[in-house]
Amino acid sequence: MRLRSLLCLALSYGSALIQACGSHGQFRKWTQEELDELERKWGQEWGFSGISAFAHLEYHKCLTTPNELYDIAIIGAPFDTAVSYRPGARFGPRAIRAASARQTSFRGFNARAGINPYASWARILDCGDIPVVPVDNAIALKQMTAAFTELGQRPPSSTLQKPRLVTLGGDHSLSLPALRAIHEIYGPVRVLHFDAHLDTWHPAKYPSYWASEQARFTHGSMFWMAGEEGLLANGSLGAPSVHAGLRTRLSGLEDYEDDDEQGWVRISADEIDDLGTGGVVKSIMDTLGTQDPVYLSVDIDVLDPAFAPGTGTPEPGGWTTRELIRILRGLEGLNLVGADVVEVAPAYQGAGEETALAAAQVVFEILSSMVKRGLDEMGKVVDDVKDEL
Ligand SMILES: [Mn+2]
Repeated sequence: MRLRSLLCLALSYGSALIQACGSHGQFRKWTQEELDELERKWGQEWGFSGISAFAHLEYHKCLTTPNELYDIAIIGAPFDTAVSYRPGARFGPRAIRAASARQTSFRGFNARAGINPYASWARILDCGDIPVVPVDNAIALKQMTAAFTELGQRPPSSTLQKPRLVTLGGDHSLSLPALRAIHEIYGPVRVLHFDAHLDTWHPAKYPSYWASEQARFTHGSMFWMAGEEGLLANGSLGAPSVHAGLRTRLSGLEDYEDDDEQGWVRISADEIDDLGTGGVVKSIMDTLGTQDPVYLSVDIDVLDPAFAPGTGTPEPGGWTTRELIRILRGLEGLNLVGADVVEVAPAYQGAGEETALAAAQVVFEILSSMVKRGLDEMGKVVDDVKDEL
């Protein structure tokens, strides 16, 4: 009897609930109606229940399940050994997922955007994490490059376009492998980079007596490396990338010369006082347009430490969470081909999870824009509800 119970248990796992053991140890076939009834009865999740996938999305470890197709993949890169100050962003993906718990497909309508990204055309999966090695950055860079390339090259679930990856960081260095993967598909792209810092630091700007080849790869140099590798569209040909929210101290004005050489336009944090959120949006859209492929990279330290203290290199004087959300909503015309939200280090945030909550909301806004752009491309009109708010 005990043996039969064990066999029933094993088989019921293995056959994905098509067959299961009845109360008398007999196999029986579940009808679709019965399965539907179970789903109606028990399928719902509260914000605080369930396993912590981003926004309660369907979870697959996509790197090992190549038959699970998606239009947008949420992928974690829990890596933080390329930081220059506070470590801890390896716990960012977990924290962002936990903070996304009140996002559900049932109540996911984005009133600012006029759509529910979780109940529209796109199959959005939580693809789990890349198991990035924490003790060898050269291998970590290889791993992340291989993983992003693999996931970005998969066929989409819909026939509309290539799948998009939205990466949860992790320190900001992950943007280099992400851009390498994007480059394989789209060639050089333009980057929209929200950050307190330039992140185009020439490696020689770091103390270099003990310099090494590996030490060039950091969370402050990865866009410089991307430029050197030819991954960015050439600004001198009229296709600049954009930094927004800058306010850090510099080595000197020569930092801007390095930045200029690689074709970046800079919008400082202070400019919001003169331009307002609308003016910041206009500057960005006038520069990037709506056609060219754009990679969006959001370092959560673009927010003021009052709103996002849980980060590796906080800088006073940043934007509010509301301002960032407002700006992101104004950018929904961009042709986003990938995105990351990085530098969430939850050990330094408050018990109320404000930093991870902000990051989860940023992801929600990015997903809304990607899904809405897809609807536009299908010729479906989305009612503009902003005036009714
Ligand atoms: Mn950064």
